[in-house]
Amino acid sequence: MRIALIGCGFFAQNQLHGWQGIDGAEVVALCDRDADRLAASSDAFGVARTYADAEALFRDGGFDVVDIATTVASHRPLVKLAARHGVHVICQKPFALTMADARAMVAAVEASGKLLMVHENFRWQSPVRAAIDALRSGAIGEPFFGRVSFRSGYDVFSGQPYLAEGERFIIEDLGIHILDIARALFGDVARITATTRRINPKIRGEDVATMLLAHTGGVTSVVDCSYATRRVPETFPESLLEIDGTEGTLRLDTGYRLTIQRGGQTDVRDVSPPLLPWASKPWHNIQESVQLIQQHFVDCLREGRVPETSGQDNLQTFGLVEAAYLSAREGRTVGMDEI
Ligand code: NAD
Ligand code: 89V
Repeated sequence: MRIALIGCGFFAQNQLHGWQGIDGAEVVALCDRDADRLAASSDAFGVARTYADAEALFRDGGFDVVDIATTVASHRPLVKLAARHGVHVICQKPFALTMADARAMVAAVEASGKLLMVHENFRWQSPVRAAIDALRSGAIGEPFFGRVSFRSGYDVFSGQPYLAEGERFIIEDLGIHILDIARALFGDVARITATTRRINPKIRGEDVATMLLAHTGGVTSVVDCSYATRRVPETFPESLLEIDGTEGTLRLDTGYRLTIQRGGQTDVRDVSPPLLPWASKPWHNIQESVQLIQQHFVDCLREGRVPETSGQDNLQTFGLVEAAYLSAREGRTVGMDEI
């Protein structure tokens, strides 16, 4: 499987390492309009074919998959270019700038007959996956309440300065992952109510969001996110879970501790992610999930399956982001049929 990667920035380094760990996958070309970043990745990962311009990359071809690791503004043109050239596509989150863009991108790749996956990796973090697997196997019966929580004071702006500049911040960048975990656990959503705050005066967008979700299957969940929470221990980048079911409870607590209680029994497991040789703490949890979602994509291509976070699937997660902003702006509950 020959891969071309577009966007050799901060996060793409994880994707490049991830591809090196996957049997039968090889990154054969790199593209970035920033010459220094392009050269640095080319040297570090030994990829000789490099392009400053995506049109030229596609014109030359010679790859089966394009991995788009640029920031959101370029996603629509790059996905459409990929569809025109008939290659499979992986695109970073947030998938698009608007719902209309997201739908157009999904339609374009569908028309090309190729596979489209959004790189929505948080549901692939091994601690989160352990909870998803337990829930899906009925470990606590039917869930009726859930809380998916991400609260941190970690300085994300040092590695990703653009996060301080956008009108939208935490829901679009981080909340999108946490909403996707809620969907992976409890299914699609009928209605959402959200509030937002900006606590850090140095940034433009909101850094706190609290969302109440009514899932179509009957679960009520709370999705809460903050980058303004100063506490010890700092839990970045852990997503914490509290789930109540008809037969028991599941908790994913600080330090990657999974506790399942049922029928008077308590089962406590350490579900810490491994530290891959190229990874570093505290990012190792996210870094492992990059390789796991890439492996999932490769498995799906080989076995003719649709990835969990296909473009079509991600319309629901992206729709929740749009609905949350609308709810916070208008101070009301928003039905997903409005989006
Ligand atoms: P970045 O700014 O560090 O890197 C983006 C790179 O893309 C830059 O080098 C830029 O020159 C290049 N680029 C932009 N448009 C281009 C175009 N049209 N053609 C060629 N090159 C182009 O950004 P980043 O922090 O690496 O984030 C990239 C994406 O990854 C964002 O969408 C971000 O939300 C996402 N991200 C995801 C995770 C995750 O866990 N899934 C974590 C961090 C960032
Ligand atoms: O996953 C992300 O999109 C990152 C971070 C975890 C830092 O919010 O931007």
